[in-house]
Amino acid sequence: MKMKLSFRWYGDTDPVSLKYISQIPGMRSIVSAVYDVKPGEVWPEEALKAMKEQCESNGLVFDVVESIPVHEDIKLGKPDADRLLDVYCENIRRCAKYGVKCVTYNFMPVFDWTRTQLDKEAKDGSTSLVMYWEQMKGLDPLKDDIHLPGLDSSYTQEEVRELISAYGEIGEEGLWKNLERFLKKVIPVAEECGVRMAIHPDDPPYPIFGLPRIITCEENLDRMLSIVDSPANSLCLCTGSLGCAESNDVPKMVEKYAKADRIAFMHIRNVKILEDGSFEERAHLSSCGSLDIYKIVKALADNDFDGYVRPDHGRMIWGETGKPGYGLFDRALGAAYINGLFEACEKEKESN
Ligand code: CS2
Ligand code: MN
Repeated sequence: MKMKLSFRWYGDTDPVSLKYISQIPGMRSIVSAVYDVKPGEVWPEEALKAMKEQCESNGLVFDVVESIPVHEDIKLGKPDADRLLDVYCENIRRCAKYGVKCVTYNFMPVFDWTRTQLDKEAKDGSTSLVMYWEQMKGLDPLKDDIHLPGLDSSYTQEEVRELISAYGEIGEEGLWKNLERFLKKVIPVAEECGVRMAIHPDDPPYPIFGLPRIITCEENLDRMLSIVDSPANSLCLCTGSLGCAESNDVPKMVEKYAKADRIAFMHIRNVKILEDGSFEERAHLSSCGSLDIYKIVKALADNDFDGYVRPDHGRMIWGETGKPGYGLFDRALGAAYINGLFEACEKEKESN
């Protein structure tokens, strides 16, 4: 198979072991990061070296980083953005030195993915992450405990309030301007050290709490890719994130960007969009959600995709406990399914 199968691992505190990950058929790469360093600080080389060695001793390759977080002051274009961009570039160089080929990041203001519940029980007793408008409506990020994993829990409410109003002032075009500045600085460095930068779409791909969101749809992905026209400026195409807006035709987007060689990393998972636009994370299988995963994989195989692929969030099944979305069992099932689809699509392509 041409694609490189990968799995996200949160380091030594992850209840899922590298040994178990290595037992998943076809597993190749580990997707990880240095987690105990704040955004805007340099990653210690010892941590990267240890990660590389640990993966190798389990027969795995550490060659994908998810994520090097982008400091809010870069996204807001604050006066210390230049210094923070230098730190960002230094982190890319350090990752490359220890074998990393792909660096994932996102440009979402304040919050990473947004859900209203992390353990919603389905009829079969499995649990998954969901976003229900019913639960969302009454929520106020300044007051309530919302599950916002991207929100640095060290922020005080006062700081969150200030951040939200600062983003309100710059708006979408201000965010675009700061993304442009980021890309023009970072992509040449990535090119120099053989790294592909992979931007993760906003999740969900529409404004939340009035914050601007720009990595949301085909038009905006085109705009982002054209800022620096280089394979080092690529996408982490997350099917589940783009797929929770009905207006996104995900298989078509995969086809288009795979053909143009602008996908460095694929996150494959399924979501079910409900009538009111709410969504539930589901098992990977096409028939379990709103996305046609077969069509998505076929678009990749037809275009000889040789980048990284990982099963994204899984449900909690078989009594497993752990980090919501990141258990072993359902992601391993996802990996097996992805392998099967790739094998079928690639063999079919060869025989034609
Ligand atoms: C997402 C994000 O793909 C995912 O698991 O839940 O947390 C993602 O890791 C970041 O947005 C990438 O920067
Ligand atoms: Mn994702």
